[in-house]
Parts: sequence; C-alpha cells; structure tokens
Amino acid sequence: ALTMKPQVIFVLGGPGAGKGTQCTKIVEHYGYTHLSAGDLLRYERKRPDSEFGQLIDSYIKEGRIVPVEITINLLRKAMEKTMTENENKFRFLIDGFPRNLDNFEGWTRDMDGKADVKFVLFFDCSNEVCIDRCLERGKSSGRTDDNRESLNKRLIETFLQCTRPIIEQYERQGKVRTIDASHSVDEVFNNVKKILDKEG
Ligand code: UP5
Ligand code: MG
Repeated sequence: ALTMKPQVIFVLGGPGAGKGTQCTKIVEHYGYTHLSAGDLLRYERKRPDSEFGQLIDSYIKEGRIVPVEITINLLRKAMEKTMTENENKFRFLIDGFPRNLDNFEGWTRDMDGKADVKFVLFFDCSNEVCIDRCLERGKSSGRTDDNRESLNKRLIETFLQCTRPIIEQYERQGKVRTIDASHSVDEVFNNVKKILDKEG
C-alpha cells in the first residue's frame, strides 16, 4: 500500500521555455522525480504494441493536446511505479501538464484527493525566445515539432489560447510561482532555488 500521498509541482511554460532543462537541475538538487508528459507520450508512441501510437504522433506534429485519458494514465502509472520502487519518492515535478481545460478537468476528476498540487512553477518568456530556442534545438533534436509550422501551432493555438487560461485559473488560487525564463540556465535556476528552498 502507498503510504504517502504524492506531492506535485506542475511545471508550465511555452514550448522551449526551459521546463525540461530546469527540471533536470531540480532533480539534481532536491528530492523530486521528473515526469515530462511530453516525454511519456513520446515513449508511448514508440512502444511497438501501443494502441495510441498513431494518434499521439499526429497530435504532437500538429502541436495539439492529446486526450487527457491517455496522458493521465501514463502519469499515474509513472507515479505508482516510482512510489512502489521507493516509498520515499513521493515528490513529483509534472512537466508540461495540465495544458488545457481537458487536462485540467481530467486531473481533477482522477487525482483530486489522491495527490496534492503544491503550486505551479511557471517559466515565463517571450514568444521570440521560445521560437528561437526550439528552432535551435530542432537542428539536432529529431523532434517532429521543432519546426516553424508546428511551433506556430504549439505557441499560438495551444500555449496562448489553451494553457495560459489554465495558469490564470491557478493564479486566482494564489498557486503560481512565476520565473523569468529568458535569462541563462544558471540564472533561471538561481531563482528556482529561491522558491524551492522556501516552499519546496
Ligand atoms: N534552453 C533551455 N533553457 C535555456 C536558457 N535559459 N537559455 C538558453 N537556452 C536554453 O529547452 C528547449 C531548448 O532551449 C533546449 O535546446 C535547451 O538547451 C535550451 P527545454 O528545456 O527542452 O524546454 P521545454 O520547455 O522543456 O521545451 P519543450 O519543447 O519540451 O516544450 P513543449 O512544452 O513544447 O514540449 P513537450 O514535450 O512538453 O510537449 C510536446 C507535445 O506533446 C505538445 O505540443 C503536445 O502535442 C504533446 N503533449 C500533450 O498532448 N499533452 C501533454 O500533457 C504534454 C504534451
Ligand atoms: Mg520539455
């Protein structure tokens, strides 16, 4: 039986804001487990007997948000696996989720009372910074969505139109910790540390 309730920090920000980069650094310094919803979906897409491979493929390429049932199932399994293997690992960084109303409602429906959301770590930077970083990464990432066409959709149709309202909803509950993500990796991480040292 699981003894501890998972403690969750949602990590949000535009494409390329540096969520994954900062989560890696947080894991090195604090007792968190990093779960990137995007990475979990990309692994699931590659699993030979996955029934969702094609669907995930097309959603990611289009920069659209995969139906929450799929994502939350992957997140829940990953949390359970981590906590089963080590009962002290009950603190999670959930990176890139919840990104729209479907995600938010799915989480509330399935996880309310089963996990505590401490706050949202929001990496804030301009659209230009997001685009530049993703295009730069696209030269070597092999990601099907690091191109201008996919990026426009990820940024405008998905992040600005769907994710920002979710962040605003958490903001009204006093649950958002905003970090200027436009500085260097180390400068951004210094500001992350200030928050986590106080309330992580
Ligand atoms: N970099 C990072 N920090 C930097 C800094 N401070 N200064 C200079 N460079 C910096 O970083 C991006 C690039 O910038 C890297 O090259 C890095 O070195 C450099 P990274 O840390 O990878 O940024 P991150 O915010 O994690 O960017 P990512 O591209 O992962 O963000 P997305 O949110 O777009 O991608 P994600 O993998 O989360 O999702 C992909 C897709 O999956 C979504 O578009 C969607 O289709 C699907 N998805 C869902 O459907 N549901 C979900 O719940 C989640 C994803
Ligand atoms: Mg990422």
